[in-house]
Amino acid sequence: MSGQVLVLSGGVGGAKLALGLSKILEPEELLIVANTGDDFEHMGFYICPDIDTLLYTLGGVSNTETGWGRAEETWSFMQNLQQNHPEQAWFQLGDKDLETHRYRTEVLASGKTLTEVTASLARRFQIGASILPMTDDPMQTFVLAESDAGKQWLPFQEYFVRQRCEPRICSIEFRGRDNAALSPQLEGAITGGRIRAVVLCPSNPYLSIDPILAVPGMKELLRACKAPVIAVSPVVDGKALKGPTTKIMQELGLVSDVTTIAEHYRGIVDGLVIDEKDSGALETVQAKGISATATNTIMLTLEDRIALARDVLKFAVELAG
Ligand code: FO1
Repeated sequence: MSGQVLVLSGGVGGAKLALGLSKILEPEELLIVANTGDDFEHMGFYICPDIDTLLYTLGGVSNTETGWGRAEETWSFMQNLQQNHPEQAWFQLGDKDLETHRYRTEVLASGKTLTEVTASLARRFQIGASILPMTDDPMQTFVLAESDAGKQWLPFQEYFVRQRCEPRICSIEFRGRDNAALSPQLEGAITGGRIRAVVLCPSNPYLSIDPILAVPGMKELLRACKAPVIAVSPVVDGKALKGPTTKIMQELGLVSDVTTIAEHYRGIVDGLVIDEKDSGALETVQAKGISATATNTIMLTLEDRIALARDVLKFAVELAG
């Protein structure tokens, strides 16, 4: 089955499946759309966590414990920062990681787009697949967070890192959305007629996938490209594998299960891949007009990532047929 696979990815779960797909597809067959809602400016650096998690994971230099940042990292900068400006030290920047932020900030300041600097960084890490930001325009995820101090809108990293996802989430918005556009490279890739499958990774639907789908035109283009759109559930047996997905679902008044994930993606996806533990829910998902298949979606090893990637592409062939 020739053609390209378009992958929507955010966070750690997304990068794992993207890595599995990169091991079974030719580089020119793999286009990864990265969530940029987590991006923010910190101490003068423009930081793009979900792009960097993809760069480091596909580049084979990621810290596999944390899922973000570099392997074999040193922390001299942070030790110095902690001593002199502890109020800035809530966001850990390793010495190797720092160079990525410095370089990107410099290139963006020279007038290049986020898509262009990301392509340059992909070459630096010898990554053949295309890593495409969802937009080159500012479009930041903010959460309306409630804590003892009352309700306040927080930029994503303040909520996720500084406040360790502790506040209760009441609402989520993507600021800048009305003025954001797909990059010409991304729009060209989707309308180029070569997409044979679209894969929504097992990332947090609300914080990592929804921002990508919210870019004006994205949903329409995905529908128009006629390829099967498949999501992989980030929830297994009622729990999210990593991160605050389950907590957020409960705070948004949702039941943390695959049926809720299916409902969330109804009208966008043709198929949903769920874990074997949830195979009892296959009929419920199918009753929503979404094809469903069950396999192992828990990616502990590289073999798991590759096996899930194979299962997803096989499912896409079935749905395309
Ligand atoms: N996550 C943390 O929980 N603590 C950190 O100090 C932290 C630093 C960091 C630095 C660079 C980077 O690319 C990611 C970093 N992350 C950190 C993860 C980041 O907040 C998340 O990866 C995404 O924004 C959510 O998927």
